[in-house]
Amino acid sequence: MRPRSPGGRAAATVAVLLSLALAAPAAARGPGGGGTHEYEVTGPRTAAQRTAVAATGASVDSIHGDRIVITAGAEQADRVRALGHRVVRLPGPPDRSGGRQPKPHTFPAQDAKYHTYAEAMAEIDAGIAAHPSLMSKQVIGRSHEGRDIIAVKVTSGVNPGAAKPEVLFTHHQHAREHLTVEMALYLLKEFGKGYGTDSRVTKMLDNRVVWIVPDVNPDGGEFDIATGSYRNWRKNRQPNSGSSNVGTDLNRNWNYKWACCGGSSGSTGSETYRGRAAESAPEVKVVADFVRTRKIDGKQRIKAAIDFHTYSELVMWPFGWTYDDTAPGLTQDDHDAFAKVGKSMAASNGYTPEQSSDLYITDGTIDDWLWGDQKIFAYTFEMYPSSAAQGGFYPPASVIDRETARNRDAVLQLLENADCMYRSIGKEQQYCSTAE
Ligand code: 0X9
Ligand code: ZN
Repeated sequence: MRPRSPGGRAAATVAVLLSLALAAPAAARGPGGGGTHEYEVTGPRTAAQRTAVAATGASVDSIHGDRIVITAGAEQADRVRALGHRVVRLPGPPDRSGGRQPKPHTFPAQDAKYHTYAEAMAEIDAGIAAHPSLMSKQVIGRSHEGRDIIAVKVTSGVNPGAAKPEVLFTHHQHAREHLTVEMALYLLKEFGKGYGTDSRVTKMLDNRVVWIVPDVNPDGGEFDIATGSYRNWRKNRQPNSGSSNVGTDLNRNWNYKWACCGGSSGSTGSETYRGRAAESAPEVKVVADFVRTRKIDGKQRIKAAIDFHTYSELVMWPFGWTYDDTAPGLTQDDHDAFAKVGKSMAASNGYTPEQSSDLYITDGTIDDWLWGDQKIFAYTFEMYPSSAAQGGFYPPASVIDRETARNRDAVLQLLENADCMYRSIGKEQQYCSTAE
């Protein structure tokens, strides 16, 4: 804690210094910020070379041939240079203030269409109030700072006794990926509007249960906009004992092959810090506990899932921990069904389909856990844009409608396939013949 300033002048100096620190846009300073930046790295062209870059503790944000964009501290950037690559610092997050004074805890003026946590919760509550027989909300737990983590259940009253196959959508594990919360709000709006008017939506909500967790990392999201300008924050806001570095990368903290394979970092200062143990991040524990509650009479009701991220325009499937297409717990048929439905979803939204380890190795990710531990067909979508030049983690609010609607068909495809993912490879009889 800063000692109290004895005089007014000293206090004024402190105030000026503090405001300067808060104004530093890209440096992500402030409590536990650590001073990370985006860099363009030229050189790595194979997954193994990108894994070596990620092993410095940097997050890999996008890939274009032998050019990749990372978020890293200065020391990590030096380590990437030492691997023999060219490393150039990119400008910080865009200024969307429109020349106006930043307002704390809100999106910059030009991005006001994005929803803060409170705005998202209010919109969801209003949607539920408008469609009470279709949607309901459960508080499944709380974030480190005590914010509600909610799951919205969407299903019609038709077929009440049936054990409808369930599909899970999770959003916003990474703080700066605000477009993913808009994706959740879009889906809720579409389901509310489409039930009874759109035959595809109606059929799905009569025959599926949809679970939407719109904000897995509310603390990180709020921290990212707390100064009124973007901080490029990724992790949650959990302190790390014995260190001033704050935060765990939620998408390295899931309890399957956690810390197994060099796809996460053990350093608290890293963008991909995996936490002191699997599920040590309360937000991960909350969602994992929720998923476990959907195992009823030994059977997991959730059959398929999408975890929404930005950016790069990708549809990915497990595993991330190994380069191999198949592995213990992931047969050729599993892989083929993942790839078939993944490619079909990608054909509709124009993203690139691939196994996640084609990018680089990751361990402790949600999709590996959902599949490896729960046998849920789990995909990761990296939404718009495809490059840093198009706004990276901070695309302008003007793209929200287009880029969320872009995934409408893919989401419906997953819902339609969810009762038997093996139907996509012509093996329904073999895998799904007993009524569930
Ligand atoms: O690193 C991540 O967690 C994801 N990229 S992001 O830029 N949104 O941070 C990619 C994860 C890829 N691996 C798996 N999905 N397993
Ligand atoms: Zn992400």
